[in-house]
Amino acid sequence: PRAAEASRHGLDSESLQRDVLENLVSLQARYPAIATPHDWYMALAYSVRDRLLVRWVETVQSYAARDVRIACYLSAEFLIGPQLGNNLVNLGIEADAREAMLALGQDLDAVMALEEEPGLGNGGLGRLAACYLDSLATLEMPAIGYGIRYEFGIFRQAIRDGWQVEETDKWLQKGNPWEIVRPEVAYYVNFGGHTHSETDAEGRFRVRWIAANQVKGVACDTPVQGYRVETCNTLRLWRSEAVESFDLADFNVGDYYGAVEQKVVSETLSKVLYPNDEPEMGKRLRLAQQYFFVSCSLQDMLRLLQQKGEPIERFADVFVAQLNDTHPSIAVAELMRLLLDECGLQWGQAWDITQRALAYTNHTLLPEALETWGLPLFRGLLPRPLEIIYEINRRFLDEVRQRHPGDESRVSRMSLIDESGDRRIRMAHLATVGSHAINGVAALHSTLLRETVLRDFAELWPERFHNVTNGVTPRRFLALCNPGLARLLDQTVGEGWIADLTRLRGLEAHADDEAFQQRWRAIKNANKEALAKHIHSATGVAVDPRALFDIQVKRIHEYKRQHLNALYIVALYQRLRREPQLALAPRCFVFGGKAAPGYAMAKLIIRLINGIAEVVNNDPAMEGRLKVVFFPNFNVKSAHHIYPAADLSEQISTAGKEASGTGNMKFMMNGVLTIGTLDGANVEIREEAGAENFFLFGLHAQDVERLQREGYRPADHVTANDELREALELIASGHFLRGQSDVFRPLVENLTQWDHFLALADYADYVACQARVDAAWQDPATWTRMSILNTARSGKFSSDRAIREYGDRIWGLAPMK
Ligand code: 26Q
Repeated sequence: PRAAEASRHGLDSESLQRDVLENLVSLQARYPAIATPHDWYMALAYSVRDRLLVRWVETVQSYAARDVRIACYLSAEFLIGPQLGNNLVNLGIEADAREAMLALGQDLDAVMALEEEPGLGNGGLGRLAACYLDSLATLEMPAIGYGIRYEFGIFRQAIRDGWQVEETDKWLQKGNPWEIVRPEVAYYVNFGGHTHSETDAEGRFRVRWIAANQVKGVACDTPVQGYRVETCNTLRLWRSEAVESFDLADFNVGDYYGAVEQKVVSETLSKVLYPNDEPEMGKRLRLAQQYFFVSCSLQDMLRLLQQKGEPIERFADVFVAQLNDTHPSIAVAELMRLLLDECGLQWGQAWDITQRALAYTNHTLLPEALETWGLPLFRGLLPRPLEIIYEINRRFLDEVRQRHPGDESRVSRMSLIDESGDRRIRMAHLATVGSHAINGVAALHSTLLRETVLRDFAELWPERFHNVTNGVTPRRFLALCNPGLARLLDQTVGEGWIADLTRLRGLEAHADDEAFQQRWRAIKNANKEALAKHIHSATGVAVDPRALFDIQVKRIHEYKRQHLNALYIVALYQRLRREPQLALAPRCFVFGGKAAPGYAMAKLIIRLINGIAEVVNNDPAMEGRLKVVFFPNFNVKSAHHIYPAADLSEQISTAGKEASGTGNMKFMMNGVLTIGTLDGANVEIREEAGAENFFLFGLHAQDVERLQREGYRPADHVTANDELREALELIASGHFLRGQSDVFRPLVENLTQWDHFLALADYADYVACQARVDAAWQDPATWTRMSILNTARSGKFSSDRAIREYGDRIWGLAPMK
């Protein structure tokens, strides 16, 4: 491949310019005078892709050679974000591309802005998978990402009359230049039917699965280029297709329509991403999606093993598969099935390989978010995997009984099947039993995981439990999205920070330097001006970049407590109306995030924020003091503008409920101060930044647990706090909904009667903490020093560190670099 490089793959601006022009003609069939901006985007994207392919082919070739272990990251979501800018950064050709496009009369930023967001994920978990792919490639670790190639990603969020409205995400409409479809890499996946036992030619007992239906999975690949290295890994997503031969019988009886209908059903499998960040139990199609991509991925691994000339016994030496939550946990049963039924191994050997090959990451402790499937649905779709799960369970519970004779309550607690109501399969138990390593995603979360959800398992196998605190990629979330700050960092600590984020510690020496502080502020101000423009064009609201930008962007969820933030804004509004002379610094509150379409309370919270925004922003008395913005359709693309422009990061979930959070880390890297609870990775962010550089408030996880156990009475907090009571009354009165008093009632009643996430219990402390924020902000030297120290001490939260830990502790895989 290198031979081709000189001619078509030069990294300088002249060869880029030449290839963009050539691609404009040969791929877009356009000439410059009539080319649309999107044509230019495509021409540049293809030129960049060409430059990735050389490295990609060589990387794949090197993995096919013997003696490398390959980490396979199995995830139902990969929220990869726009590709062009990131690939330019990682190839180190952003400046050359800019020059080339300028010579062609095009502005690189305008061209990049045209890329559609590949929204193949809901939020944190999907974005984490994408950050990990970036780090795996950057650390030159052999890895493949496996997932689903959704035709429609997460919905686009529009705001109409203050309400969220979902629009379909047609991200592929104009084509996807980053995808390479491989029709020859395809596998068949069974669904439904029944099983049949038989004795094979050698007299061995075997099970055959007589499927009612089969679907074909076709590989759709995206290159994942590491930062300034030769490694380019693969993200392999499966697209479902109809199996032609399965329709044959229908054709013979002349049922052409029935056959085509079957084809449509097969193709719906990878049609759309489920837009919930919590399982919607009982959705048959969702279970089918999960089994579909897991089966294709494991079959692909078996084929690669064969290609490498390795025997099946070596499967777990060549591959380790990380399960991103329980979504791919059916891999435990499917790998067993492939090893037993397809490869003819004995149970003991198959089980040993399965356990050694799999590892499971848990991302939630919330009981309502733990995935379970009812037996009838499961049996109807996956009869053979179910038989295998029964056998795994039988053997596992025997082991439990041996360790704890007579302890039948422990046996039923640990069973893979929940028999307490209608019988259901517990996917977290399946993933745990089938894995050699289980990890949580932040120190606090891993501790709570061992003490609560998986307590019995941690007691049985303490050595299998780990913590790997999440991380995010500094390439996308600092170098790419904050070029102004990146330049200052280069000049101050040297360019090495991008691949070794701990070098940012070198900034500490400049934290009190007045001239440096001034440059730091100038960069932040420029970013805020840019965000103000985006806010204006997206919402029509004019915000003043000199105000404190107080930002909460994340999925809308009661446990994340956007309503706590909203309550505080209402209280501020009332205070400012009563006391116009109050010496409060001007603030601009920005919210962003999607609500699951069926989550009524989350949608109501969005309506409330928009209602407050309408009243506050149109009140002349609030001019220059308070602004409220709901930024529609928060996604990776808009995140690029948001994190670098923030002053304050809201991380205010109920302690013990947010597994980690990763937005908190993206803010920190960009010099944003956190107001937060001791939850998820906030705990470690505060440890790293220093307690004096973090605005802490709220109950601790143990307090929350105790309060809920002993009986929590939210109404007591309302009685005790006039400001809070008045804020709730104002909301209930319809003041923020043009006088309609019924709409927000459920929200207010929910808070005053139940308040499942203790917003009212934390309210007073939150308000007091916000006063400390205001005081710190009023002293720019103090604030800027804290901001610099946050960036300086964010090194731990690079996904490079996280991936090294997975490599060392879980995969037995070291960086090649
Ligand atoms: C499951 C079954 C059926 C349908 C949907 C789902 C589903 C889909 C997505 C369940 C959960 C999710 C997403 C979860 C998620 O994003 N969790 C977040 O993961 C981050 C990365 O570890 C953490 O930082 C966050 O704390 C956690 O909430």
